Amino acid sequence: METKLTSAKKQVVIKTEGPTVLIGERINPTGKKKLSRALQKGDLELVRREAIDQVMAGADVLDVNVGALGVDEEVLLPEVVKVVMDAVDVPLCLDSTNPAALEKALKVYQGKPLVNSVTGQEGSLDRILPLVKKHRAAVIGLTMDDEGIPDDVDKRVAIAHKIVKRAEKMGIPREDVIIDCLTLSVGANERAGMVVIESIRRVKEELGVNLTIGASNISFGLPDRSIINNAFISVAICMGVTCPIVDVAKVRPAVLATDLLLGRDRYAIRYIKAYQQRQKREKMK
Ligand code: THG
Repeated sequence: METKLTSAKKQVVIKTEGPTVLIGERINPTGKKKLSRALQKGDLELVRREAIDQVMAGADVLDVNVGALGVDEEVLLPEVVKVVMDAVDVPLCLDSTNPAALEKALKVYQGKPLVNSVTGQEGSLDRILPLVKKHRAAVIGLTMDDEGIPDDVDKRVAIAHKIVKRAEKMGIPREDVIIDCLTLSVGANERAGMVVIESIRRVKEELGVNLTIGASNISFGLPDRSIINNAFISVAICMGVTCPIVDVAKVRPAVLATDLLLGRDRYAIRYIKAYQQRQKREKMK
């Protein structure tokens, strides 16, 4: 199955057979004081920089989230989308819990974006799916509902089924729904890793769709987070995740190694190219 995203100039095809497509997470003020303050002031230079840096580091798609305290997302999300479209050529993932902000961002977007996100909650399905349909976008479906994020694999998989079914009923093709089984920290709950991994395996097996994951959450509150993040992403890809939302510069080598091990990098071309680029940049320092 293939999910096609576009910008004004580029198409990115996310295939259930890989190779892994990387969605850059860094245009997001969560936990970033400097970016939060810049967004609050309406200073978008840092956003432009983050966009360019992530694409240089190998991001295929960029997530755009402006949810900082005191920010009017309805105004700022479309503005930031314009700045990022101007700075880089990759397709975007519009990340907001505010449907009005998503709608305004969809109006200015040139191409076919990914909408992040819809949940299994009736209110969310009713508000978000019509927007996705109208703008012919693709959408991330989160496996949560009115009761929150289930601790139970069967319940998460059932929500994924519900979201796909509802999308199809509305005329959104299954290939334009990407499921996110939701990552919680293994620091807070030792079952968190198993539950998300097994949910990924089941959604892939039962629905055959593309899957994403916000990988960094897995290590929240623990030391040396990148070790856990890299291990988690590798396992998640092995189980069916095809377009994780990640800190691209930090995880790309491990992702390329995983793709190579899974037979998704013929002659190790992508792995070797990335190695050569790292060498070149080392020398320029
Ligand atoms: N699923 C979907 N979308 C998502 C998430 C998800 N969007 C947001 C988030 N989760 C993914 N993006 C981030 C962005 C930043 C961080 C984690 C996930 C992060 N930030 C550091 C912190 O909070 O400590 C700041 C680190 C820095 O300065 O570099 O960890 O799950 N569909």
